[in-house]
Amino acid sequence: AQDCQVSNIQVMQNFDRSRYTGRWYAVAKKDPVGLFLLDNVVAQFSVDGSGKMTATAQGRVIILNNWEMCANMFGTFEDTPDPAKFKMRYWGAAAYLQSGNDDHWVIDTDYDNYAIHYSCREVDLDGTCLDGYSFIFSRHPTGLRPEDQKIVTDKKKEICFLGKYRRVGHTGFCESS
Ligand code: FEN
Repeated sequence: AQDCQVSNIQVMQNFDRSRYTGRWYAVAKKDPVGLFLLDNVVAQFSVDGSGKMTATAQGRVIILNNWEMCANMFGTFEDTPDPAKFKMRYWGAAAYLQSGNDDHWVIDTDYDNYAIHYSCREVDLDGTCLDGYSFIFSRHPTGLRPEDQKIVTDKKKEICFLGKYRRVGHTGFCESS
């Protein structure tokens, strides 16, 4: 069921953004090319009175001169015809943080324990993803429950990112700021 064509990637059916709100801990990530968040990544999703989804994310970054910072990022989401596919405009609280506009797809979630996010920034001529990133989120700071691990592994394979993830450590670095 996976030919690695970005256009064939299955996303969450009947995605319910209100059940997705609240805090998610990144437990693994596949990095894009270029600047990104290193670790201690926590995201917080909200839905406002008019139903628009917004989010914040924190994560550790190392800027020039090996200075460790906690990056505070903001995202606003534009709806698309598919309820699980969004366009995300993002920016940082600090001027040195890069801003951009990425796809933001929810591949799968049970809302209460795990979520698999996917973003392809650049589609190759053959239709596969040339540059993308993905987060595996958990509601639990301790990681994924054993019963969710197989689901997540199967989905990593389906989005053709299996073997490209790194664990996201949580040391409390961003908790003080
Ligand atoms: C996501 C979901 C919740 C909301 C948001 C998310 C995406 C966050 C992104 C962060 C990018 C960070 C960057 C950091 C940076 C999906 C979790 C918003 C896409 C680009 C440096 C590092 C070193 C330096 C300058 C900047 O700019 N880092 O010298």
